[in-house]
Order: sequence, then C-alpha cells, then structure tokens
Amino acid sequence: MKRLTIFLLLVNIFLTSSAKEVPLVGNIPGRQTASLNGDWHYIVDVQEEGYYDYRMNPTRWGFFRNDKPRRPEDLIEYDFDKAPTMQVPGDWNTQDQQLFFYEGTVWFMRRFNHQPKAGHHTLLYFEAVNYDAHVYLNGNHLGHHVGGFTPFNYDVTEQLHEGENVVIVKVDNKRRKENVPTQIFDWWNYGGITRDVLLVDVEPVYVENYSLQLESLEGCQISFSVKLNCEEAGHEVTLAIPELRITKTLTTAADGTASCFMKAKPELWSPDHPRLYRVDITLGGNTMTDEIGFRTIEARGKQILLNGEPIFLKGISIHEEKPNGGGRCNSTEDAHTLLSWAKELGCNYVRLAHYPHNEYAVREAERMGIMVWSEIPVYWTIDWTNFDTYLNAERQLSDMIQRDKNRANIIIWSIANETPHSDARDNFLSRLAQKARSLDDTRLISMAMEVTSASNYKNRLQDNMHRYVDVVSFNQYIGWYRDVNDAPKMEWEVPYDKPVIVSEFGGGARAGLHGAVNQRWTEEFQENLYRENLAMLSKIDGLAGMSPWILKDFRSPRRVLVGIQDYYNRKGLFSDSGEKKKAFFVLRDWYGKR
Ligand code: GCB
Repeated sequence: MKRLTIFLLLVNIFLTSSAKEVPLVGNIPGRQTASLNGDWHYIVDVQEEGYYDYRMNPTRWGFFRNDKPRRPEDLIEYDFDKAPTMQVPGDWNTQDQQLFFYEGTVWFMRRFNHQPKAGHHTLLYFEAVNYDAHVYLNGNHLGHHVGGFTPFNYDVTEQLHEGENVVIVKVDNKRRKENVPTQIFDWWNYGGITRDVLLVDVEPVYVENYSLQLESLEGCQISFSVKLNCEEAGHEVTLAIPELRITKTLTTAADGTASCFMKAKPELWSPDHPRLYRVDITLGGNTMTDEIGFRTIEARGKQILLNGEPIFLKGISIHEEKPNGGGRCNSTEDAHTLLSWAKELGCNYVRLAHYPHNEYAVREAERMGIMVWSEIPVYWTIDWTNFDTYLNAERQLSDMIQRDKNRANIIIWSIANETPHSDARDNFLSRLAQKARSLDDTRLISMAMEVTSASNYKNRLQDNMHRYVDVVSFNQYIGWYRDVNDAPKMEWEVPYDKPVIVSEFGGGARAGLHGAVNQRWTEEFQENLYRENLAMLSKIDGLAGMSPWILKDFRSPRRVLVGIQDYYNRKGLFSDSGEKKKAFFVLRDWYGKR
C-alpha cells in the first residue's frame, strides 16, 4: 500500500511537471498573445545560492520555489516580493548601475493572472534571454535554454493555474569558452530577459510554421508549405492572399505537413517598392495573418541578382544597441531610428551583426525596403572540436531561420565572422553551411572571412570555405589596424567566381574631436580613411556590396582608452548619442553616386 502511494505520488509529480519545450512557432506578431513584459522582481545571485547547495549540488530548495516562511521560526533567505524590479524586456546593465559590468546569475520573477480557455493550449514564448536560462512556472522546471539571441517556447497548458501564476527565470550570462559566442567578443554582454515574453494562445492542433515564397520569376510560381504541431493526416489548412485572388485549401499528410505550388504574378518586393501582401492562414476556423513580400535572390557569376536584376548592396553594419545612450534595443521605435539613419546614409541593405536581431528590427527593415544579412554569433575563437558547441551553433542557426524564413528582405544567412583557419573549423563551418542550405535553399549563404595580408600589397582571399558559400565576404581594416598610407598601393585578388561583399571596414573617431587627417581618433582621420578605402575597394573585381563598420558607436568592454573610447568602440558613423561624424557624409555621397 505504502509503495502504491509512493508510486502514485511519483506519477503525479511526473504528470504535473510534464511541460515541454516545443518546436518554435512562427509569425508571433500574427498570433493571439498576451504580454508578460513589465516589471519583474530580480535577485542578483553571484554564487548561485538559489540553485546549488553548499556542496555544489543542485538544490531542491532553490529560488524557483518562491518559498515563503509558513511559521515565524522558518528560515528563508530570499524574498522576491521584497526584491527590486526592472523592466522586461531589458538588459540589467543599463537598468541598475551596480550591474553595469556584472556577468553572472540574476533571478527574475513575475506574477500574472490567467483565465484558461476551455480546449485551448498556451505557450510561454521568450523572444530572447541572454545567455543561459532556466525557466520555472509555478515551481515546475520547464526547461533550460542556451543562446542569447533566439526565441524558444514551452507548452504550459498543464502548468498554468486559474488566477495567479508565478514565472521565474534564472539567467546566467557568464562568458565561457564553449559558448556561442565564446569568451571574447567585441560587444557588450548585455544580460537579462532582453526581448519580449508572451503567452501565446493556440488550439490543441495549431499551425507551427509555414513557408511562402516566390519560386522563380519565369514560371510565376509561388510555393507554400505548412507544418502543424502534430503528426496527423486530414487537417485542412486554407491559404488566402486576397490581393492576388488566391484561396487554396490543403489537407495534411500523416506527418502533419502539406504543400503546394500556385501560379501568381505578384508585384515584387524590392528596396524601391517594398510591397507586402496580406496573407491569411486558416486552420479549424482560426485565422492567422501575416504580411509577406515576394522576390527572388540569386548569385550568378560575380553578381547578386534581386528579381533577376544586378544589385549593388549599399550597406552598413549595425549592432542592436539603442540609438541614444546604449543598452539593448527592444522596440520597433529603436529599430526604426537605427534603420532611418541607415536610409539617410543611402543604404538599401544592412548587416545585422553579430547575432540575430529582434524580430521587430527585421520586420521594420522589410517595411522600409532594406535588405538584410542575418548572422549567428559564431565569432572568432569558437571551440571547434566540441560537439555540444556545434549543436548550440546549429540550434541558433535553425531557430534564426525558423523565425525569419518568410521575410523577403533577408537575402543572406551568415554562419560566421572572422574565424581562424583550421581543419576543425572547416568541419564545423561546412556542416553549418550545409545545414543552412538544407533548411532554406532560397537565400544566399555567406560568412565574414579574412584576407591574408601580404607585405607586397597583394591581398589574396584564400579560404577553404569558399566552396560552401554563395557570396564571398571579408572584413579588412586598412587604415586602422594597417597603415592608411598603403591604401592606394593595395591590390585585391579574389580567385573565386562568386560575388564579393566587403563585410567590414572602418576606423574610430571620437565625435567632436577635430585635427589633422593623420591624427588618430579625429573625425578627419576617419573621414580620410573612408575616402581612401572607398577608392581602394572600388577596384575589387566582382564587388557586389559592402557593410562598413559601423552605424553607431557601441559599447565594448575591450575599448578602454580613457577620454576617447571609455568602453565604446568608436568606429560609428554616428556617435553613441546620435551625432553624425564627418565620415557619414563621405559614405552618403559615395552611395549617392552608385
Ligand atoms: C572586426 C569584428 C568586429 C569588431 C571590429 C573592430 O573585425 O568583426 O566585431 O568590432 O572588427 O572594431 O575591431
């Protein structure tokens, strides 16, 4: 009898904690959601007291229980309700002065009310938590997620209570060798629940994700494929694009997917005409709406063709940092300001460096007619031989693609930035490139490579990864890490029949500091560097675009020069508070003439 009771208790514990991470749902803006943004209580936990006991074993009595003393003599050494609050989404570094340089663990707690809808399911969706997150709902551990810039979601239908619920997240942003990115990187390691948190209302059977795109210009063919959250035959999914007079009903096969091709002649999406069509996807009487643009993108010889026409990518690189004063961006307004600056510069393209940016940013760029290079933080010295590191990178890549595969403006998936050559690195990256292609063969694949610098002024791009990419891209810093006087003598050799993008070049200037052109950190130095670089780079055979480094000064712990850098990388064309530097006008004029 006693055994039976224990067994039943265990079964009960198992059942009540059976929340699961589910495959990422697409088109969050088009779904029924309730926001969990707002004030969350937080506790800074330097030694992970709330997670490990004093023998360093995970403790049953952790902060995730949100325990309260029941009797006056009870000892509970934390209290979320008495702890301060900060805004979610948001980084902790700019919300609490004491946490400016903090890298470690912070616990977050928020209460919310919920009224379950009979027969519905609820997903708990995090757009991003940097970097390592353990998520708990009403004391149940929902899961563990690593990677600071991609979304994840849990089906929490069973864990939600009617009335009050408590969600707790342990966030740890310590840098580690095996992480992606690894221990060193040139940007601020903003910690926290940096993007939206949402409850998503779905039916038990729901559309998990779909792809809708123009297959080819010649045949005027659109392809549509849809995947449900369950592997069941016989569900009807209707796709409607009213402005194209398309209504098509498909029936799922046993694996819960369906697909079709349709004839259509949509107006094409392009920077000059960022046309988006309303798309309705209906399953079992529930309709979800999206806005989708149609275009083709391809590399032919040394050209990039958008809608069959050669296009030069007039770009700029952007970090996801607020336009005024720093901190992680977390709204459409932030994205709009940065992208408007890029437009003012004459850009038709941006490199969203060095990690997937917020969905807001990608969608805003799409509406504004800006093409996008989107990348994962496989940056510098990744732990190439560690298979878990590979799996982490691959997961970030596939979540980036799952989230954004219907965005017409994304033309390039980039898999890495400035990685040192080795067999281990080639194995890792070629596998990633193949993965990207298997998930989406309609876009171009690239990565930011490096050029071997030669003393005879001949710069040759040589990288085994050239076979796996559609566009060869490289970063180079003549004039900054190498002498600007060399620029006119430089020759470039890119021995591959592929389009070339210069994914970075640039140099630093402190806004308002003026002086001679050879005086580092002055606006004149940066201005001259841009002039010399643009003249030099124009000579590259097959130059199809560029994304100079960078739109705005951004925070970096590596930039310690007092009075000049003050923990900012100063290569922005805008200062950290949004003032234009002289080099802005050089690039704007050059783009104006292309
Ligand atoms: C690079 C990196 C970028 C740095 C930049 C710099 O090559 O890709 O992340 O911030 O150089 O400023 O040195």
